[in-house]
Amino acid sequence: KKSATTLKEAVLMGDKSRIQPLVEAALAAGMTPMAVVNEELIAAITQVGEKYERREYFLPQLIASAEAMQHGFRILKPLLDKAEAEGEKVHKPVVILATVEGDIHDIGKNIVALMLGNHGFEVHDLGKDVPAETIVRAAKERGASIIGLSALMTTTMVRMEDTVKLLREEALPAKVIVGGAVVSQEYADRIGAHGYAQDAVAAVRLAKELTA
Ligand code: B1M
Repeated sequence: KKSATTLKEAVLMGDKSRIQPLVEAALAAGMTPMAVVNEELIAAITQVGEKYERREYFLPQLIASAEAMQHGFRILKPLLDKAEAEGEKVHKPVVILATVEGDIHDIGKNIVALMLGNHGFEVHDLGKDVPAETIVRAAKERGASIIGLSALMTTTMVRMEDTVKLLREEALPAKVIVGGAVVSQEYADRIGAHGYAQDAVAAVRLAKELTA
């Protein structure tokens, strides 16, 4: 089996052993850590998704690629933390973040968590497959300004509405922002969420607007 020579290839091939040297090579060539995430890791996993859709890839390849991508992200995380650490606020608005119930996709959510944390928010990441009750309870306990929900499947994005409803029932002031590949602005409007963000950068912008 030939081994990967580019980072994108390493993710596509699910070749975890090549990730570290290829991340180092990309950084040495002058790419910023964020560019490596966006232009290599995310670009590659998006292609993996397309291959899965066309049935060129099956679940084992999907898993191997996701693990390779996550390995790269773990290596880059401390560098991203450092690059974005400036601009800390004294009083940090609290964000409760979760992937909704029934959904275990958390790569995108983890990137959103990292970015919000780096932009002056106090992020409590509840993880993946989290029921609405748990999310709303955490928002209440922590006095959250923002609840961020992620969903990657058409079957699970409907769970976002549960949180919006429950929040309203409890008359909590937190604003709900939603995201994930299948989610759209239109869907956010339909379920009464306060905002939709297409990616992690947009999520930061939106969270800042909603807490200004
Ligand atoms: Co799955 N999967 N998967 N998967 N997987 C998708 C989502 C799918 C679209 C693939 C496909 O068929 N083309 C499809 C869903 C179809 C649908 O509903 N429309 C799918 C399926 C079907 C499944 C399983 C059911 C497969 C099976 O078992 N038969 C299963 C589901 C299990 C479950 O959840 N109950 C499954 C499992 C997996 C893995 C475990 C192998 C792995 C996930 C590993 C993990 O997350 N720890 C996986 C992966 C990797 C994918 C794809 C290929 C890539 C997802 C990803 O990580 N993208 C995906 C295909 C695709 O999305 N095109 C697919 C990279 C990530 C950085 O992007 O998550 O979109 P994303 O996040 C972005 C933005 O969306 C946004 O910012 C992020 C950064 O830019 N964003 C937010 C995300 N959350 C946000 C929240 C915000 C704001 C912005 O505010 C709070």
